[in-house]
Amino acid sequence: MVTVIGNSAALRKRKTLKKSLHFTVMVAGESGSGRSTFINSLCDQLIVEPSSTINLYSPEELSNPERDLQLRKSTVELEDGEGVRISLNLIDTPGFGTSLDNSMSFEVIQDYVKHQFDEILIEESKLRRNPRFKDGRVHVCLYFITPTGHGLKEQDVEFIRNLGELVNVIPLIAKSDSLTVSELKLNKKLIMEDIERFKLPIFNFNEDFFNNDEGADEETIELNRYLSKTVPFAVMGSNTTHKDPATGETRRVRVYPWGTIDVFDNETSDFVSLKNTLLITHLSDFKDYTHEVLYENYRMKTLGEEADTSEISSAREPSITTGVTSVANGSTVSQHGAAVNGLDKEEQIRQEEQRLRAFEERVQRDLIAKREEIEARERELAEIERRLAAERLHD
Ligand SMILES: Nc1nc2c(ncn2[C@@H]2O[C@H](COP(=O)(O)OP(=O)(O)OP(=O)(O)O)[C@@H](O)[C@H]2O)c(=O)[nH]1
Ligand SMILES: [Mg+2]
Repeated sequence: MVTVIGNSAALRKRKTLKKSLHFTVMVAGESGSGRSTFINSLCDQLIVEPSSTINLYSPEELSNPERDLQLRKSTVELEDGEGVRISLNLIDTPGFGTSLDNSMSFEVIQDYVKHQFDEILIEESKLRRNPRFKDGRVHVCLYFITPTGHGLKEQDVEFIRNLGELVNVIPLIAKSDSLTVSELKLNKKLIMEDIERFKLPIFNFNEDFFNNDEGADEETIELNRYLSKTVPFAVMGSNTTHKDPATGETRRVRVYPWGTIDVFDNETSDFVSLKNTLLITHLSDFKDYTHEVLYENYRMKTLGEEADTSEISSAREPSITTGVTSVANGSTVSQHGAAVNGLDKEEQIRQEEQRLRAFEERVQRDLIAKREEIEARERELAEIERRLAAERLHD
């Protein structure tokens, strides 16, 4: 099903868009923070069952403090008023923040994000590219913060610190309807103070990358300034829609004993600003920044590390190091080291190939390990399903 997301001609001007855009958004945050409801509100349709309507976990799983993190993917086709289609990949992370030790959760998410980068690295190094290759890089991670009135929790700090260098992290205040106007203001302030104090790498709308290029006019800079002041975006979501009998208009609302709140109402939440930012005004920026900055940094770091490892292993190889040192003016000079400064093209290519080979071998090893892990999980899952079926038979 294709959902129309509104007319965006004015907002999207200057952005060159292809006919169909692939965009990947991850939602993370502690269990029950409203991730599923947010996804449904963003897409204006039921994509993920919220935990209020289904039992995602068996009673045993719920009582297990070490419940595992899962990554759940869904894709939805959206279309704006100009016929531009967005193929939106959503990655939900149920189970995050439910363990006593959350380092495993960070690792699973981090590994996933890095793996998508690795796939690109390998594809780029191929002589013949795979025409069906799918870029699975995560362009934005929306991180749901539960408002406590005390700024960030340790888990929030660790998450952003671990992921912020790899993906555009946008912090959100979840369930903003539970806060008064002044509480919301205070929570935003405390969260931003923590982000600055711990120097957390969140997505920065004021970055030169977006405001100093040729396409950035005063309007863009102004919008970025406004968005940067809005962070963390205060959002609420709902799985309920309500048709206004007077206007015939369908609204997504939260229903309370005293009345209803429209989740898209600009007075009570930043939902619409965030939705426009994600799907219209900054979609290309998120993708460009992912490719040109985040991926590029990762590429340099990874290949640099591979180079270091291959240099270390080369240093251990007698054929390269033996017999190439000579003594001049009483000091030892490595001819291998001197050659590095004056590398000819062929030697550079050879080294680059060596690095990529080492890198590919490492990725292959990682893949095998991950596959074994998945197989073990599948066996566990089959066992749980078998047990549940047996219990159902008993009942
Ligand atoms: N007050 C309020 N409640 C919300 C909001 N969004 C979701 N909820 C409620 O919070 C509960 C959890 O919502 P979900 O969307 O299932 O949260 P989740 O983060 O996906 O939860 P898990 O998948 O179990 O980790 C449900 O009862 C929702 O109705 C919101 O914006 N405000
Ligand atoms: Mg959920």
